[in-house]
This record gives sequence, C-alpha cells and structure tokens, in this order.
Amino acid sequence: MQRLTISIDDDLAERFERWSQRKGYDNRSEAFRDLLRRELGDEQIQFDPQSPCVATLTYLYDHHERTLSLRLMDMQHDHHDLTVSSMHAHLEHDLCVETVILKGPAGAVRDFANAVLAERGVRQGQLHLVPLHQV
Ligand code: NI
Repeated sequence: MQRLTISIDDDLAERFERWSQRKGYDNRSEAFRDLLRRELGDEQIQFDPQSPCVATLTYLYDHHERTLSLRLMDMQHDHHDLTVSSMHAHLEHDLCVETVILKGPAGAVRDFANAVLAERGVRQGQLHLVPLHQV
C-alpha cells in the first residue's frame, strides 16, 4: 500500500466530501480508491477490446414483431460463449423486457449488444459493462 498526498481546490474537496457522504462512505480513502477504480476500469474496457468484463444488456422489444424473439434467441445461442443468462418479462400487452448477462472480452460483448439493439423491433436498450479483473 502506498500513501499518496494530493492537493485539490477547496471547491473540489467540498464536492468530493459531499459526494462520498451521499454514497455512504465513512472513509475518504476508500471513496477515492473506488472513484479511481471506476475511472481506470472504464478506460480499460473502452480502449482494450480484449479486456475481460461482465455486462448486462437490457432492452425492450415488440412482442408482436414476427420472428423477433426467435432471432434474439438464435443470437444468444450463436454467442453461447458470451451469454451467461437471460431473463424475460411480459411487460405490457405488446411489450417485452429482456435482460441478458454477458461475460467475455469487452469488444465482443459490445459487438453482440450492438447487433441485438440493431434488430428490427428492438426498441431502446442499454448495455452496462463492468470490468472483471481490477485491483
Ligand atoms: Ni414477453
């Protein structure tokens, strides 16, 4: 463990203090370490396509779009190496929500998510990537 001494503006220090309180940290060092981990992890999965990650992909789709649910399932089978699990709920009469847990290299996970979201009948969706191995 290394000890870092940093100087920051008063305003920034106050914002950091308020942020860490809102987030429930009772230790500024742990709050700062988590900020640093998140930034470094985000940077890693953004710029290194081989970087291992887990992810959730959540999307809404039209239940009445013919063959869409079959196509989505085919895509998951074709990428069974990335697809850990999926959950489906019948949200409204015409609307389904699906969340897929993915695990693999960030680039492949992102490509799979983009392909799913680009399918006709898939409405808005979002991919949340979390770096898998970090200090
Ligand atoms: Ni459904």
